[in-house]
Amino acid sequence: MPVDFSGTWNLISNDNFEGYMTALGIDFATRKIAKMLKPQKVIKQDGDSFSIHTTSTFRDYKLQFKIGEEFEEDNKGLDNRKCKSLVTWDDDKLICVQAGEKKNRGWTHWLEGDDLHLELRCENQVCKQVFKRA
Ligand code: YOG
Repeated sequence: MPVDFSGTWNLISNDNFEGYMTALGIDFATRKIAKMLKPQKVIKQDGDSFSIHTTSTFRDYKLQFKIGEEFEEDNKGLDNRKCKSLVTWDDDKLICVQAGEKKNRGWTHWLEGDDLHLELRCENQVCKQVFKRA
């Protein structure tokens, strides 16, 4: 197994979340609330099975998947669009492609030092988030 993302992680930086949300079509009022949030991620990694629970005071989002197995993602409480999602390893990076209405949609997770990094992509927008262990 390449790396272990398991743990509880707190957001410490969030670059261009606004651009990412705008690309997803999130309305102004919701974006205003969302960009104030400091979400926490609880990641459970067991072999090829993952659960990533992103929680905040406003909305929660839970994702479960197995590496290499395409699944239907509903993005409930986010933009609510359905995607066909697939997560694979690229060396020690976890890469998700979210195929659907939005072009170039997906995310990448990796570890850097003690930090968890996340790049969120939609169309021509890239949001960069960094988390520290809780
Ligand atoms: O994570 O896909 O770790 O699912 C992205 C929010 C904000 C709701 C959060 C709630 C996109 C209003 C999930 C924030 C903006 C704005 C906390 C990122 C949409 C709606 C849930 C994500 C992956 C990788 C796992």
